[in-house]
Amino acid sequence: MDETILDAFRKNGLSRRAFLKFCAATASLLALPPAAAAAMAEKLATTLRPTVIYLSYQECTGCLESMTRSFSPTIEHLMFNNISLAFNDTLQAAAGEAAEAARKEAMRKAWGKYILIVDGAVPMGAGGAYCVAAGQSAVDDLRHAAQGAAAIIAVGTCAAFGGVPYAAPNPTGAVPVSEVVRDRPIINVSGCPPIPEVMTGVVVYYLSFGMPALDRQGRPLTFYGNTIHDRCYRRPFYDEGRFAHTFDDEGARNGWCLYELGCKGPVTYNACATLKWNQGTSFPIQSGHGCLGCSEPDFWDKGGFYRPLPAATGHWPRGEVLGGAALGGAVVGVGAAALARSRQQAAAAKSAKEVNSPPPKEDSHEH
Ligand code: FSX
Repeated sequence: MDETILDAFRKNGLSRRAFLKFCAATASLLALPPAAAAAMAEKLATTLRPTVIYLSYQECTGCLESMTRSFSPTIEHLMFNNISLAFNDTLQAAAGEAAEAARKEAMRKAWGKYILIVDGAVPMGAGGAYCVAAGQSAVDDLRHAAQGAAAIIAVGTCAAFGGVPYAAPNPTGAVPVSEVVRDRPIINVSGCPPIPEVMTGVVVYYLSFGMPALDRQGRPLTFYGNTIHDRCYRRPFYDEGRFAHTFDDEGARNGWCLYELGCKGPVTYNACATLKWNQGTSFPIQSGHGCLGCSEPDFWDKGGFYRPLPAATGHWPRGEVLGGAALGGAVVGVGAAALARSRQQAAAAKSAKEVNSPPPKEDSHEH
């Protein structure tokens, strides 16, 4: 018999009170108004646990590793109470033909209604031969699975934008999910890997309210509506013109802004500065390292991780702008603040460039 999400809570020994607490905590994570928790509870109480098919292609499994560390909602909560995870080749106990048969049966039963989660890029080169499982290429597998999906969640920068497999010279002809599937709603949850609570939070949001509002890169605005720079606790140092110029200078020891050390926070849309990682313990900038921009398209190829952003233009060295038009406003703000720096700060920037790597050649990597 089909069971609702509230039924699943009860079956697993959780009270209605625990269910309401879950809704309140998730609504808070999603930065929704208090009334949304009640709306979420009402919807989830009558929503049947949806079948979820989770497919992995060209990736490092970092996304799933990250998701299993979500603390709210936890992956266990998600799997036992919110969804029916019918296939995930890393988490499932079954293997080989038994696993494939179970997947086919689950897809047949829930055809047109299941949620398809995909991580990894899809190689198109050599007729798809670079990624084959159970005799089926990733591209054929995805095309077929997508036809029966109500919606697709592309988890990780590889699935959302191509990520590392897509980086030059892209030997396998890797593409993001959106280049293979064009007739299904797709939610991009970028990051290499994405923040655990963002992944599980997006699933619960979709179950409660349907498609979230997305930015122009197909990402939920709830989590990708601000840049790291917008919410960074080091932002006051940026505004005061106080920068670290090496990783062990006075500025670094004082926790000043990492902009001159190549931090891509000003052009990177993600929630790292607010949700942080490891149960809200820290995030890269708090650990003294600039943001790599891993939730943006082409982050691996653009700019070089330790090369400062050219603030006044907002353009990366190859003349491309991360995040397109949505980025423009943020970059203009960055540029305006940067232009207001004193001559002394400009001299400091010059010395910072001297300690950073030389610019990459066109079409080469700097990693
Ligand atoms: Fe890519 Fe994810 Fe980076 Fe790795 O599934 S986004 S390489 S963390 O594992 O796809």
